[in-house]
Amino acid sequence: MSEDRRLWKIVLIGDGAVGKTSLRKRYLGEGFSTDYMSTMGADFALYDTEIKNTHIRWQIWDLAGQPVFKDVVKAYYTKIFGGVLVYDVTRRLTFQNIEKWLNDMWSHSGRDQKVPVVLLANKIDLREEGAEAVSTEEGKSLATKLGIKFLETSAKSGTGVEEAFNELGKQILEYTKK
Ligand code: G3D
Ligand code: MG
Repeated sequence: MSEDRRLWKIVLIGDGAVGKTSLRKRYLGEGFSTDYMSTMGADFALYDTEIKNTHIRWQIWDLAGQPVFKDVVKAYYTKIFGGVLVYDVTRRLTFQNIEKWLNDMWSHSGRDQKVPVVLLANKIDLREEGAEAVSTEEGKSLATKLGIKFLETSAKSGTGVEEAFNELGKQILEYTKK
């Protein structure tokens, strides 16, 4: 482990049932600690890892449901270093709501500069052709428009999950240099 240590709060955002909690659990595996704040409807997990020779302690916030009170939203987003923005490739509505989630997060983060975000197209193990399904091209094109990085994931198989958090970590390292 290097001498350089960071504690980074990040949030998982996106519509209900897109796979936020599953992605978190897949990334953390066994042996992580969770603090429940059931009264707030959110909880966070701590996880130590190393990215580019830097010791990172992730504090990963995850909403149990939709935030209802303004204070909850504020507490959830305040002082974040980044966000994992998730949609479900089998449900187009969850893709259509992405921009709303992103703008909410950026506007409540209390940061002068927009914090790093990765856009995840989750449940790719379930994707089939059809009008409901969101294609890779559509995901990429939205990410380009929003100026954020795009990855395809499956919390079920594990595809892309580690890469997604590593990518976010690299971006936050750059962000915190500024
Ligand atoms: P949320 O935290 O965003 O609300 P969850 O979503 O992590 O609770 O996931 C909602 C449901 O989707 C769960 O199913 C979960 O197992 C499933 N899921 C999450 N990610 C994937 C994925 O990548 N592939 C597949 N096939 N399923 C996934 P249940 O049935 O437990 O409600
Ligand atoms: Mg959840």
